[in-house]
Amino acid sequence: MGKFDHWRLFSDSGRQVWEWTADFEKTLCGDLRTDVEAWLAQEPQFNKRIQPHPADRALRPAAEPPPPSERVPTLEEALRRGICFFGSLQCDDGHWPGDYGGPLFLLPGLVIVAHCCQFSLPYPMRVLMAAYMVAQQNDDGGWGLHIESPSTMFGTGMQYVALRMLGFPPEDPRLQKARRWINAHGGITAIPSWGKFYLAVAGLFDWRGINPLLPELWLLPRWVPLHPARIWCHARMVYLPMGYLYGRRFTAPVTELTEALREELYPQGFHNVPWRRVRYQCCPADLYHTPSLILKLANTLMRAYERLCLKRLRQKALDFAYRYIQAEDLQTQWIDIGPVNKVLNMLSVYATEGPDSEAFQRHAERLRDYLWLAEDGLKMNGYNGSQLWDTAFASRALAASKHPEAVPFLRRSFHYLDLSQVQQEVPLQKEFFRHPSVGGWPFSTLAHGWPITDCTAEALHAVLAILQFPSLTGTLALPPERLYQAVDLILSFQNRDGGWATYERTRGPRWLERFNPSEVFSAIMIDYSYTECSSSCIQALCAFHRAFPAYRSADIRRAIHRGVRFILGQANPEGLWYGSWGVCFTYGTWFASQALRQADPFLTEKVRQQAHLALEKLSQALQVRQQPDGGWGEHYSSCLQRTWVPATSQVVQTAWAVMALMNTPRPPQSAIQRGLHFLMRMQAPHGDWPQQNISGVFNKTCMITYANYRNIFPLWALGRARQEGFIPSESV
Ligand code: LAN
Repeated sequence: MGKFDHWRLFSDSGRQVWEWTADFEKTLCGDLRTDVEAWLAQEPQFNKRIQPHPADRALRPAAEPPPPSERVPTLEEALRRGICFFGSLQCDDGHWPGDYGGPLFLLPGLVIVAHCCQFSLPYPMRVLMAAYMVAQQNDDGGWGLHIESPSTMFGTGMQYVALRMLGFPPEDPRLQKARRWINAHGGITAIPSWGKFYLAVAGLFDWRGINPLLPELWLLPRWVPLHPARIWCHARMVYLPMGYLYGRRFTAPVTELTEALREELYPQGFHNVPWRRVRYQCCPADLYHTPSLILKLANTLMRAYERLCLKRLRQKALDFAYRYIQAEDLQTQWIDIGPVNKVLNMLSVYATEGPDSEAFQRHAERLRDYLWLAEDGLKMNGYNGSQLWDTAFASRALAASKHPEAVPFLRRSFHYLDLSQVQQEVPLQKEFFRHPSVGGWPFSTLAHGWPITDCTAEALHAVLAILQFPSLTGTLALPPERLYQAVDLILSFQNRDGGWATYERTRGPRWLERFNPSEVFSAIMIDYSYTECSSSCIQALCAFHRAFPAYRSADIRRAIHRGVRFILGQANPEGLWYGSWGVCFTYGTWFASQALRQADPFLTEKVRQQAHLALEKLSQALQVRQQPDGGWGEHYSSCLQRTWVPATSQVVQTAWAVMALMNTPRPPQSAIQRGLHFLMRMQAPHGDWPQQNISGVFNKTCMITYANYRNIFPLWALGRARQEGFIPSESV
């Protein structure tokens, strides 16, 4: 018997849904803890002590590197195996599915909201969700912010409550241990503000202990820098339902379970907590960003306003917020922009229209889009998947090799790229602050639909690469107008500093960051220009201009030039680039080097010189960080500390470093050859690579899984080696 017998992934236009058959229910005995343990004991097993990162084994067989005695295959053979294996994972609709878990506060958020809505999750789901939380508990009894993180109050408090809501009894030894962790680290009142919020809606925290989240801010005139339409769309879309629920002080009815949890979580007694004094209390293990004095001052003013109790204004604000929530639901087909506003919007709909409303049903139906099954259990993904992003990168990697084996896979991924471009403007676009969408590509699926700068760029680039693939030219087509629309959108996204942000142009001043209320996340208040997003846009513009030199030539050239100058300005003194969305300097530096290399023909002499110097410098900086085994490795804490923290060699980071070196004017042969050899040694005989450490990140502190990176980037590096004539070798 295996863990995944009776489970299957269904996919339609990128939508991913895991379903179980009735036979699965027959394998369960009905006692939650027994079922959890029995399921976790089945193959393939997961052991957090050995490797906290699951290897997406519901889709893939085990991938251990071959024993050292085994002969390393030739480059050609390694590529062939790698392409055939990775190709076998592609879905019929053309996308590559994969685990997009990592953060540990998302699934409890879903469970808490389901509890508040009295929405009963089917028993098999509850078993596998509880299994995930059990599997991801740290030895000290707590849970981290993400799967590789040491324990935090946010992680621990959220899982504790969620496991209880799923049906674990308080005397369970794992929960006893968790309670000890909580009490030894300042108690549950030290949970960061987002945790306080989830507890408050569940009736497990008093609203007086929560800093104001005024929905009235939406009524400010648009020109005010603090108007929430100016903040980063993810912060905005989370603040929206938070403000709505806070404004109504929505609290789920107190049940027996709430009473019990209050006793378990507050040894001092729930009613004895000095709520006003715990507003800023935050466990040191969670604290990354300390709320500023100016924010505290603003909170004091807002509390004074709150006491005025202007009912009509409050109602007006709530009405606006709810219409906005409805618009976001409609625009994204109830998927919503991310996993946090997904469940908070669902709760807002429940609080307003009730459980029988059509809107609530649509929400419930879309919960499954966020769930992912792996050997560590059923988790909530960080998005409704990374379908488009992985498919665009995979296509570019496969196309780079020019390998004939890649043809059928490229054909199918073209289909996915074709069907997921946005071709219609979203309803209510202007009223609810959306940048235009037409021509863009989203990160996941068309149904989600929020276009992103770099997803648009990578998808456009992938389309061009496939259209130019030798044996495919002439057999596939996309109307040029659609490519023009993508280019128009990319150009419209460019910031004044020459860079590109994520979903929108930067809308607010940098000092807004001082008002960041989250102790856990940093750099969330505005949409900054990023090296990675800028690089993707520059590269796509370069590739497009080569294919369609007549279209908006002058605009494109100017945009590329400005973009390159932005990227040059982002290098750190050592000559490396910080990665904001991948771990870490190898990621940022690979992106920067791609842009500098591809933009070369578009640069003025002066900037070209600067770009060459920067490439030489990064080459040196990477070479000194190459490890004796030929690989490169950075720990995720590089993202938090903003300096390179070494780790054992990682295939994904090695591929980034090797490709960055390939992009330099005088590629260092020996370093590249040894890096390639490392990648080939690490490949399993059936063509997969092992899952090593987590490779994605957001908001500086929270890591996120990209399960397909272990295939995409080694394949890309090997593919380029084949095309560009680099020969892997162990000792040079
Ligand atoms: C993502 C996923 C994709 C990612 C890239 C396209 C890779 C990047 O280049 C730009 C930023 C972006 C779009 C991104 C931003 C932050 C996201 C949306 C995520 C990492 C996925 C999950 C995360 C979101 C904020 C998680 C929800 C948590 C909150 C704190 C709101």
